[in-house]
Amino acid sequence: SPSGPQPTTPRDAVRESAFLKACRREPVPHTPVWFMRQAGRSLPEYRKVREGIPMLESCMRPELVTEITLQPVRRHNVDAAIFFSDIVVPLKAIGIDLDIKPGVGPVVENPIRSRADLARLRDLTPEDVTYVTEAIGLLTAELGETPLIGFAGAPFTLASYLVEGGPSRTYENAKAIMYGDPQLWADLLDRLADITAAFLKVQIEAGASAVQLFDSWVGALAPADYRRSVMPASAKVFEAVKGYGVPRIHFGVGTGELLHLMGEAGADVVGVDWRVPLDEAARRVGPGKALQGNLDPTVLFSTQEAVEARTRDVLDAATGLEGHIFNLGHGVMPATDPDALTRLVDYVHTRTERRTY
Ligand code: 1CP
Repeated sequence: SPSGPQPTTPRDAVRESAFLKACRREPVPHTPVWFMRQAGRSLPEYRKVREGIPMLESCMRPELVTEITLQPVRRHNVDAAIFFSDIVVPLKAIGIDLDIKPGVGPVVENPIRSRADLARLRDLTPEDVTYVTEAIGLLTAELGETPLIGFAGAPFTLASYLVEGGPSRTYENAKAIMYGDPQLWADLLDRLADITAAFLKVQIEAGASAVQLFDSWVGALAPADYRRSVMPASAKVFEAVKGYGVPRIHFGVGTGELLHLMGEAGADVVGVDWRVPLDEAARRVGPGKALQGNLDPTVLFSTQEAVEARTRDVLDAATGLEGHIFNLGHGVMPATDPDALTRLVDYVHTRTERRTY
């Protein structure tokens, strides 16, 4: 009837999902939940489909990417899917000689350490990652009203792998350039900002309805160095995708002292690890931003009672926030019991259900 509900398309339903409402700081029917690394090794069905297929190759097969991305959505009833890929995929796509080694992570054969090396970081075009566009097309058709989060690595975290040549705990080679050759460092991060922005644009244009910039390792920096040497490049990425109007999420680990600057860099949503309670994080980030987080992922190895008690602590600290997306403070650990994740989603949904909103 004319006075009845307006016809809605799947895209309208995605727009009105709890996850995107929370990102926009609008009232929600329940607190939305998703988990960083929700697709991956904690799921037996993931280990099964990945058997014999190297990590990077699996990111380049659209049907496989679609299946792996959907697995946690089917199993856990999460409020958003995150595109199955890796932060180093765009670097591989422009010809950087790297691999993802099992049990190690990204390894770069010839690290980037000199001005001459910068020439290897050419621009990324959509033609370099046609498999991403294809996978997202398949996914948005399958996902219906569940939003898809695209993502990329932030310039600092990408630089940490490119300069160190692999995972690091101290980032001494990267920091040596940052402190000792600020112009080379700025040029490196600026190149990476352009590549990252191009990779996010591909995902948004293919149908991603939010994007997350992972600056996982930036907590290694003092605020003054972050502001001077990293923030301009991350801000450039956020600015480059602003016009699409999709929420932009900014996440890092150990960023308690950087939260106000990470908000300033331009995101709509700031991800918080488990070290800072969300009410304190909101004070640090300042007004106008939604928050995402922040249950310690290791809590899931404890009892159901402990999981629920710690989840209540997170939800209590988030009371009164405009815009809270429940997540872990970092990624799901591979040995996590997937049933504990399913129970956690249900617990958050039930506890935060609002009859009127
Ligand atoms: O064979 C395997 O299964 C390898 C493990 C693995 C997986 C499942 C790697 C290697 N990457 C991924 C997928 C991945 N990477 C996703 C999937 C989507 C989801 O969340 O479900 C995402 C978002 C990433 C992003 C990523 N890769 C980050 C940022 C997120 C974070 O956890 O902080 C980082 C730092 C990487 C690098 C990387 N890739 C892989 C590993 C083991 C690592 C970390 C290495 C290190 O400790 O430095």
